[in-house]
Amino acid sequence: MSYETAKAAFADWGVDTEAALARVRTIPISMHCWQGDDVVGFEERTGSSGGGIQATGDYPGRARTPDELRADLDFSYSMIPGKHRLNLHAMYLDTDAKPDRDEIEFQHFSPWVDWAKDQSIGLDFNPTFFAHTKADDNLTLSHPDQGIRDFWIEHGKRSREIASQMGVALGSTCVNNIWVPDGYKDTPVDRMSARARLEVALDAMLAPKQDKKKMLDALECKLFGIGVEACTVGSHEFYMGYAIRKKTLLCLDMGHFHPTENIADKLSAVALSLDEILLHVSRPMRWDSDHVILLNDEIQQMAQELVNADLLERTRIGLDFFDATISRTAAWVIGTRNMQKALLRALLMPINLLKSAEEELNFTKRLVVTEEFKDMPFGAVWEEFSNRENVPNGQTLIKELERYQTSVSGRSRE
Ligand code: RNT
Ligand code: ZN
Repeated sequence: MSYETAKAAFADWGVDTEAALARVRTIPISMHCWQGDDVVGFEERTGSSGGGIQATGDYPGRARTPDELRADLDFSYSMIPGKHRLNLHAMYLDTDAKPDRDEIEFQHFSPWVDWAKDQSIGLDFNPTFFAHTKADDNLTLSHPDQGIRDFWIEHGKRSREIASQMGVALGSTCVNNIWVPDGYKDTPVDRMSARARLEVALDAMLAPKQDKKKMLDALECKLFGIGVEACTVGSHEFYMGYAIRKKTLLCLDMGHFHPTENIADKLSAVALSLDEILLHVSRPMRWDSDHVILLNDEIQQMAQELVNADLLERTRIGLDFFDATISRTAAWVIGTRNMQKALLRALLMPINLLKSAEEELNFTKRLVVTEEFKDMPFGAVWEEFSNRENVPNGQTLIKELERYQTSVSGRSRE
């Protein structure tokens, strides 16, 4: 179907496809660097991954250096409409120096900043509280040992400072997201002390004032991880309370709740108590498995809530998945495009019609409209979007993805 025919079909329902296209191209998605190398990073490894975030798979082409990772990102961004962001983890530093986590500085990331400037993309940041010998007990900021807590507090403070300098250098607020793996494999007897220690450590870490225009603090909760099945210190309740009291962002990762919980439903609930939200869009399969996101109901509902509840302006959309059994660049491209497709579809719904049906308690009409809309020509509008943004679709996209994958397949597996 041609775009003009699709445009008329949507207009028939009072939906302006041009307005949707204009809006979707301005929504930045923060692409996570760690899909490109299976969450390995560029430090000399000093500990196991920890906290249940090991990528599985051995597909050829894993980026082994920052240059390879940037090349893979350049290619991936060129297959995705619009301008996006890069979400960096502290362990992806790019320097000949070998700073420990409590010694990292902005200069250790300057090649990333130069690259981001060149590409005119914004950066987000994350302290890395895993893959380090001082995190091997799955306890960092809540560790009973004051020395270990202090080490990680220093890492967190430095990360906030780096994020702030990135925000200044790129003229774009950098979100610094804090996720710690802290938890217990078996039932603890003193959860309270562990949570009190985490609270005090976070207070110390967040004490230095940072300008919110330069950087924003976010805190990511989790239900459980492999190896910490019995108790996660930074649970949802813990961080929700903390974020509200301390006015930080709350990061909601779609894989961090019970599998039957609907994360889309949480947005409007927490948005009443928080200024801003960070999302880690992911696809848990039976557990926090971090599969590449699909254009499925969960993602669609999430996008719908962002649009309907008018939350796009105060929600940062980040991705968090890593699959090492398929082409890593294809994973980035497919997942990021799916997030965009979900947003575009949400923007193409007859929201006013649906809202008024709901207000009138006409749930039949609401159901008929949402189901009839599934037959609308969303694909033609997406195709128009990608044509205008000069990115390929369908078989051309597949050829491009395969061509790039072939060019990196010779990278040694180490
Ligand atoms: C882990 C969290 C966290 C990580 C990244 C690498 O369960 O989801 O966001 O995936 O920081
Ligand atoms: Zn996450």
